[in-house]
Amino acid sequence: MREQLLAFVSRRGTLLEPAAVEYLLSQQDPMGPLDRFFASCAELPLMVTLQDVVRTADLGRTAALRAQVNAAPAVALRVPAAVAAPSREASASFRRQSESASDHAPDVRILRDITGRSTCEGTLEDFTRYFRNRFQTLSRMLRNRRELGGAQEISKARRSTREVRFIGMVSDVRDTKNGHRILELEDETDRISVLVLADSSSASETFVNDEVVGIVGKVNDRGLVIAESVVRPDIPVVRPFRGIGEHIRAAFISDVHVGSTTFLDEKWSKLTTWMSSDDELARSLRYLVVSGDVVDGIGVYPRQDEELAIDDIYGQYEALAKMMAPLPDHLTVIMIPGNHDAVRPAEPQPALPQPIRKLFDSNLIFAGNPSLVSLHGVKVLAYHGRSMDDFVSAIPGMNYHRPLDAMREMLKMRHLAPIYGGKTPIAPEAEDHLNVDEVPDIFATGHVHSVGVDAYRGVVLVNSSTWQAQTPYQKMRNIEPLPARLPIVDLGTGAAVIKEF
Ligand code: D5M
Ligand code: FE
Ligand code: ZN
Repeated sequence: MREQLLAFVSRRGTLLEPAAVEYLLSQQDPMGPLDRFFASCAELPLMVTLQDVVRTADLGRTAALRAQVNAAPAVALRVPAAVAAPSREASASFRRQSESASDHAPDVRILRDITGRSTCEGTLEDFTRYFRNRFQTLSRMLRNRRELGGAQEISKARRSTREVRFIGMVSDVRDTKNGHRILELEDETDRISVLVLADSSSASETFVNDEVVGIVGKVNDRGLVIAESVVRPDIPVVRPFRGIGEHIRAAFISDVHVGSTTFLDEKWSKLTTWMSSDDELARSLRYLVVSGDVVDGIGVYPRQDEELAIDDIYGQYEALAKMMAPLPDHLTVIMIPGNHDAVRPAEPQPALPQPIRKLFDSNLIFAGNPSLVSLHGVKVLAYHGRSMDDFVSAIPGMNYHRPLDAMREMLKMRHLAPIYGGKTPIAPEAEDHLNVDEVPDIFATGHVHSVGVDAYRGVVLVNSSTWQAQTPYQKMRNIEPLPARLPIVDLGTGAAVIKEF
């Protein structure tokens, strides 16, 4: 095959870069991308590069390649506006409205979860199918936007001389020396470059690789699109919080890290003692959503054993089960895993396996990461939040203390982990479980060991805290955690408070 490829290229009077040869040989149809490349070229280059053949391959291959060569491009992005500081203590009116949780039977339905439904084997075909599904779902959302009515395929749009509208997946973002920005976009038919001028309305937007956006613009005589606007899937209409009639409350925790020497057992005891107490706020809690990293795990990072108080994974979950036993009966717990838990690291992660579940009280509800869960009809999207590491790396100004900024970006992009090939491993499932297909009423994350509550376009944002003190790794990276804070949301009104322990 190698000889065939080289002969095919040399007959056309050009050469093939060695990396391109290797890439093509790894494909099911090595000639396909080459054929497409030659067909798309007016003038042949001296050498056909890896970039050239990948550009003409299927949607999402650029992402695959980026992951392969591990060359994450630098992206210049905007710092979003500051968020309001969360209220540190339960407000008087929140406390006054408390209703006793034991008066309400639990009403939990898991609406979306990968658990038991994983089909992917991680082949290249799975990968292509995954990116197609991601593109189709997000472009369907964009097509419903008035601004993008009649959006064309990129291959048609590029030949137009009038205003064009199209949808594409971002395969590269770069800044020009004049402060403009160039987005490379691809769909299933073609690729195109889009110039976002420094003085345009979209110049202050942040863009990341592999998100899907819509473009309204004009093609210039060199085939470059000058964007008039860039449209995000976003939450197009601001809705009021769709609450229920009663003041039923949900509390949010994550990152308990049981088994670590830095686990804060005294703070945890304070929490469980308070939860079982007669305090009216404590008695109003009907649900406890636990958003992953419930134990510290084993072998999650190099030399972790030096920081473990319990070095057996079952021992860690057993200890957690014991610690949760004193929680009151009127509290229904929903638990999803995170990157320290004993399930596959690739997202979407399934729920904790049966041998671990059986260590816990039988009322505990286990779900995958992410999961969309209905609590009395209020939809809670729970996601551990690993992708925030990638948002922090890709977007200057984003940091671990401001997780709500990253969460807002996820809702604008309608995707929990848009950036492929960074720190967040993604399993290419047939259906993209990481898109935000249905707009939740509450969006909860953890992972960054910070805390915050806010709202974005009618969605309550919650980032739950940790029950672990600063780790040596975090000290080295200057990450200052905010442990032992408990966000509480009223499912009736969407009002949220944070209680400190
Ligand atoms: O992550 C806890 C916090 O530490 C979170 O803010 C991410 C940060 N962290 C942890 N490990 C890494 C690596 N390897 N790179 C960058 N940031 C990291 P946790 O999931 O609890 O370990
Ligand atoms: Fe954690
Ligand atoms: Zn984590």
